[in-house]
Amino acid sequence: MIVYGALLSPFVRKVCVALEEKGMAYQLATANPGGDDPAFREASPLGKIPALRDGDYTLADSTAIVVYADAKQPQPALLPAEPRARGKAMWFDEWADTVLVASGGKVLFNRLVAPKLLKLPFDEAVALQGEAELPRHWAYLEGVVPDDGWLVGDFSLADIAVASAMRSLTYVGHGPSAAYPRTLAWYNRVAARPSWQAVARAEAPVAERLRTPTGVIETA
Ligand SMILES: N[C@@H](CCC(=O)N[C@@H](CS)C(=O)NCC(=O)O)C(=O)O
Repeated sequence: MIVYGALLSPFVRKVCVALEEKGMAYQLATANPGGDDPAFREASPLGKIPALRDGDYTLADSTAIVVYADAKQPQPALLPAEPRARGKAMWFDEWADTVLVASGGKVLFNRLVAPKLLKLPFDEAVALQGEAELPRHWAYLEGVVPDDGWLVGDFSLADIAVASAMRSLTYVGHGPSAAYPRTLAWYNRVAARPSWQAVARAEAPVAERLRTPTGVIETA
């Protein structure tokens, strides 16, 4: 299987961690949002990352891809079978993708992606707005994250999606913090999984390039 994308993206990371959990072989083919490579565009009609190619089958959208992978190879399950747990897993996935990424993305795009990577215009006021929104999301998460174990019963898409979104925010100094200790402990449990470690190794060169020599994330 081919995953098109780049690991700075929380959505690409989500797919890669899910495939690692399942032991499904894949190659990461570098693609940037809006990229014009025909093979990528065939898989991603909207030009967004990630997209998947599995033989003659193509699919876009991180959640759709994880649902496909889970159906194709049911074990280990990433979508709980029990109805309430399944519903909650989809809720956390949606919350991560649309709520957390919406706020965090304002910071990430305007302090890192636009000024440093794409050399595009950026707006510090929007970054500040995203920054102001984040504490409300962290407070919510701290209130629902368990003292031990995972967000919804067994390890699932919920954990992968939320932690993947958080990981992208580490690049702009808004990753998990001691101010939210239950969240931090849960995040560290996710990050200790072999699947996460494998993706982190692939992401290491990306992370390295984005750091200043002092180890501080360089922002605009
Ligand atoms: N719902 C999509 C969102 C994908 C997405 O928005 N990816 C970003 C990169 S992190 C992108 O490609 N943005 C370009 C655009 O919105 O045109 C998913 O889960 O895969």
